[in-house]
Amino acid sequence: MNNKDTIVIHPYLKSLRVQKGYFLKEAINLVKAINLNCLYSHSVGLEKISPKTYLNTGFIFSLVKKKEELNVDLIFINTNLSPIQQRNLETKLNCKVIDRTGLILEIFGSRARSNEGKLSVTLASLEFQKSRLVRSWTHLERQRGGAGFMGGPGEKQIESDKRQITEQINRLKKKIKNISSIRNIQRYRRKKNKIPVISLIGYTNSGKSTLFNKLTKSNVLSKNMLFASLDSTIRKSFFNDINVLFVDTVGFIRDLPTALIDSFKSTLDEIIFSDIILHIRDISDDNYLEHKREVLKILNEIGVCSDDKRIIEVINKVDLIENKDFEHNSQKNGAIFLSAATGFGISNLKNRIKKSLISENFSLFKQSY
Ligand SMILES: Nc1nc2c(ncn2[C@@H]2O[C@H](COP(=O)(O)OP(=O)(O)OP(=O)(O)O)[C@@H](O)[C@H]2O)c(=O)[nH]1
Ligand SMILES: [Mg+2]
Repeated sequence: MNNKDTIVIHPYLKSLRVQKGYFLKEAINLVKAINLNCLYSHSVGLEKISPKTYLNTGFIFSLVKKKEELNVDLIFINTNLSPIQQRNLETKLNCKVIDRTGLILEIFGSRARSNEGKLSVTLASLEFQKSRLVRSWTHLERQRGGAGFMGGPGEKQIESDKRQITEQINRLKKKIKNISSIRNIQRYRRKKNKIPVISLIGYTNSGKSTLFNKLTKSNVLSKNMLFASLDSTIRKSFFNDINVLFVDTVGFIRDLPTALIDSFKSTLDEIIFSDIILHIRDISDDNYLEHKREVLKILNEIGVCSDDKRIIEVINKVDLIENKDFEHNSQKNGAIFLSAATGFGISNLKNRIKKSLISENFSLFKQSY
């Protein structure tokens, strides 16, 4: 999908007062995250959603013209389309249409490196394909390399595709279950040896990996790109006389597809069983508050309450803002203000972690891995 030209459309309901500018910007960043080249982007206000095509006829007409003018054969619609809406749009626009879930699955598919990550993305993509069973444009199509388990469009073919996909899904679930039982054993061992686990979570691009690298002297990819990290990384670190394990996790985003959350369940379990959850927030982002709401929503979906005592808010990228009145705010809700880039505030975070661990009765010296 590299460097393919695309058009980005963000449709929104006029009746809902939403920040369309922000959503469009995020949509453009999503296509950039997979090296698509956005030639034109537009937010379109809709009176209502068409059950058949999502967009209204007038707008589809203007989009056809735009697409021909720019000679583009891929359009990203920044919402979740029903299979019928997607198919009808592809017919009317005479080009590939990819929706939000489809694109996020593509991004995840291109990023997964670990065996577990790859299995999880494949599982999510198969669940997604099964739900629509039209020829869809995902990395799986390329992976198949012509073997073609989703060959023809006929009903019979679709039935047999469905069967094959279901079988594949079951096989994948088994494999993932095996990996997750290994994880459970590792988790049990860590608990037994009293090694605290600290996960770094947050909206994508908030600076989790940058902070993780600082805390563990590692070199995980940190980049100004959505979903730079996909596979969670675990590293041990020793500071202030404490051995701890830090976990860098996949970033969250608004409307993260449920299929992905389910498929990544075993990775996300690392968060659930952590002793401390560092919620990394990018204070320089215009949608700082909105992002927090989204992160808490997803945490809630995986079983961590927003008022969970293990959560420590880490307000990152303070080097980018002008108002540096952190003392006051920090006292208000116990958040730690820092810059993972410059290192400012990191010692405060370490002290805070130490304090939390002591209060949780972690033995500070007699640890073994
Ligand atoms: N100015 C500034 N930039 C930062 C800071 N922390 C991270 N960044 C930048 O923000 C961008 C994203 O950082 P990452 O560490 O990759 O963010 P992430 O949360 O791991 O992102 P994903 O893995 O994509 O979810 C990179 O360009 C970092 O250099 C900071 O404290 N100050
Ligand atoms: Mg990262």
